[in-house]
Amino acid sequence: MTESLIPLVARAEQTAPDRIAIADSAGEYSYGQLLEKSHAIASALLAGRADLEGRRVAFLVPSSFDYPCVQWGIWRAGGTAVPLCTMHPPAEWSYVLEDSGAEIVVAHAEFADKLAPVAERLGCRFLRCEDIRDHALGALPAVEADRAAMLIYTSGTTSKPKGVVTTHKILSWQIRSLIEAWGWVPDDRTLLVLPLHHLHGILNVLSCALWAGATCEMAPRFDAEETWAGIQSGRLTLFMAVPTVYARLVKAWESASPGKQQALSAACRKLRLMVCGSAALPVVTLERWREISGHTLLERYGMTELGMALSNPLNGARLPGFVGQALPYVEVRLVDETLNAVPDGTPGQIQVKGPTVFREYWQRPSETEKAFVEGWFKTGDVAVRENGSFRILGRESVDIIKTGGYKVSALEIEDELRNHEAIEQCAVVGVEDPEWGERVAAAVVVKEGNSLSLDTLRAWAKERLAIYKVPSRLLILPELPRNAMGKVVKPELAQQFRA
Ligand code: MLC
Ligand code: AMP
Repeated sequence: MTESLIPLVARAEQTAPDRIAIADSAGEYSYGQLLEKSHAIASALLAGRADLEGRRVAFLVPSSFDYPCVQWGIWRAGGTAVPLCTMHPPAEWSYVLEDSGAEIVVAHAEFADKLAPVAERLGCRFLRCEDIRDHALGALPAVEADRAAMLIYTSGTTSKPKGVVTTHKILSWQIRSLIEAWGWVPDDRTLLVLPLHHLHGILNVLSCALWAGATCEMAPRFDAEETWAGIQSGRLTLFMAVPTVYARLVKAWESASPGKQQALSAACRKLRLMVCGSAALPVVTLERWREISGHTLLERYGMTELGMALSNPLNGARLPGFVGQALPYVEVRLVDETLNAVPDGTPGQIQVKGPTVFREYWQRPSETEKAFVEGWFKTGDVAVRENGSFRILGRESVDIIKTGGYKVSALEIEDELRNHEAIEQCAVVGVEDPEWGERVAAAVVVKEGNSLSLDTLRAWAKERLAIYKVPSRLLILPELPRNAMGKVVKPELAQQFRA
């Protein structure tokens, strides 16, 4: 058989077929099995066609061996993989299916009954995982590396999430950069506890492990006790997560008996690397984790549109509060409003260039164009460089909130809340929180004669929005603080929540 042109698949074809690629709660699976199952799924998706030619295939599969089988199956059939989130309500799935123009939807048995009506309403071909994973192997198309591989939905400064298009080539540069920087080797074994509709889990953990010929243990979801058990097994060499996960692991460690604490701490010493990112890692968490585990977390900075961009070194001093330097193949500049490079010590916007940068926002040419200047992607994040290392200061937009490592748009949440029958006006802000980084906080003016509690608002919102977008703080106000232009003054509102 000819070698795949998809870099990640081609790597697996060169890996010894009996090496273990994935371990999940049902067992262990080799690279050979991954190639065979993804081939079977590709054949089922093609259903007699020669090539899906970039058609979008959405898939809803929990974190398990089935996930990379379906993802790679879509790729090998020539399709664009659109991961759906297992925790999302149907309204969020519906938006992604519609926006991406998904032609086919693949669902795991656990979600099939909930997803099928959504897919059918939109006229998508609906396939159940268990019906396609043993399909007869057919001919596969030659899928060139410039073809779109993934569409990942990310919230931004606009109301609704946008699909970030990454090609196989871009994905392979994002992977190579991390393999080089963090020294992934075939003997590595990692534990994936992150969701698989976002880049951190997909790229940094799953794809890097599979590129390296290493093993990825896939947990169905994050659970602090289970994660500690994984660390305690002594099998892992690498672990990567968001700050909230480390905060939860700290909490679980603190509630263990002194004997257990000692055993957990000793187990951490067997890992060679622990990485943190997706949101600012509070220095207190870094210090506490160092006391507990002996590891100075390697903090890095990335974005769905870019993969990873900045990282503390694998070997060498990792500075608390800093995200390090540009990763291999990534160019980073810090500029002021007139696009002049700022000197060390002066804040500027992070802009990024290179082969790891995404191709476009799906079917949003003007937003894609606006996102770049002189070939540089404008991240909207502000940083300062000190002694050659970057420190993230925050974001330019008050409407972007990072909670538990998830990026959410205040505007999207406000648009949804305005549909609530008791809400006259509302404004959403992020409020600092030691566990979540930021919490989604909603200030509301209720319609005359109405009342609203946090519980009823949450129950209502959970039907419409992803759980991490649902406000966990509520303030009922007689009016919202506005400036002379009538615009809500969000910093003032955030201050009211803090008070
Ligand atoms: C859940 N809850 C929240 C919340 N998420 N409350 C406030 N803020 C949030 N963000 C609430 C739920 O409503 C629930 O309440 C209760 O907390 C427990 O929820 P849970 O579902 O059990 O939480 P948990 O699953 O433990 O989630 C914590 C977590 C998760 C840290 C594991 O948030 C997570 O996986 N985050 C990672 C996100 C990620 O991968 N981001 C990467 C983006 S890519 P109730 O009332 O229902 O009981 C990117 C690029 C880069 O950023 O650089 O990496
Ligand atoms: P997302 O759009 O979900 O990919 O999130 C990307 C955003 O997460 C970036 O633009 C930053 O705002 C934030 N981010 C990622 N890593 C870090 C970090 N180490 N410190 C602070 N913010 C981070």
